[in-house]
Amino acid sequence: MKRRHFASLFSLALATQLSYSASNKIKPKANSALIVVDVQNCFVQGGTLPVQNGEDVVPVIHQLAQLFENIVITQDWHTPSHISFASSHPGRQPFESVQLSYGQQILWPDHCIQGTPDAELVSSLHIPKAALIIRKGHHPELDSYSAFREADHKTGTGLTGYLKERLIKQVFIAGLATDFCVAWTAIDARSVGFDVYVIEDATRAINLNGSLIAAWKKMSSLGIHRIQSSDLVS
Ligand code: VGL
Ligand code: ZN
Repeated sequence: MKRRHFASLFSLALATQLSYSASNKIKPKANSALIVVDVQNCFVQGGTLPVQNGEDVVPVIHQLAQLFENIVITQDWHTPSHISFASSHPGRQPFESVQLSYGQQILWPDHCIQGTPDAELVSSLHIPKAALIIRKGHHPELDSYSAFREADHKTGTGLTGYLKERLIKQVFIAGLATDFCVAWTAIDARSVGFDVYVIEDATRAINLNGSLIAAWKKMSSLGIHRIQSSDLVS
């Protein structure tokens, strides 16, 4: 009797454990959207601002795309001589920082110039059901890491309106780079009220002067969820 009692307690504990881990999985719903950030030639091997192992996000994103009804893709889309390019600031080098009218700006190599092969989406990226491609950073005098708001923190891209009109409540973010366009997109998504998840293994980072740790710290302080692609189920 005692022994049976113990055994049933044990199986109850086991069942609780199992259902707990099953309920830990996240199932994207009709009001969830996946935002695929800047998976472009410029940010992978052979591009003008390559992110280490950036191309590795592609198969992970393909897996994720199967779980979502709503998918938005973004493209960094700069004018030639864009203000974020070191080449536009005489005497300055890429990866230095300067003070501009809208705040601190890291200067980058010339990258993702509108209409060039470098700015195209990576050719192996295949997400036919993505319904919107949003381009950002196309104002010559203003950068935009975020897919929602440009670096002046005022100029909207229209993405908030698009997602809200389509009754999206939760956004999941993947792509490049974790510590710049992914993080800024996540932070702005949170600030306009979305429930936000960054899928870590579907991103890769630039990691400049501790920027990756700083980005995760900031995101976590805002309640942005840091998850892995294996946390999602269909
Ligand atoms: C990005 C630096 C400059 C990004 C874009 O996509 O993370 N980073 N432009
Ligand atoms: Zn850029």
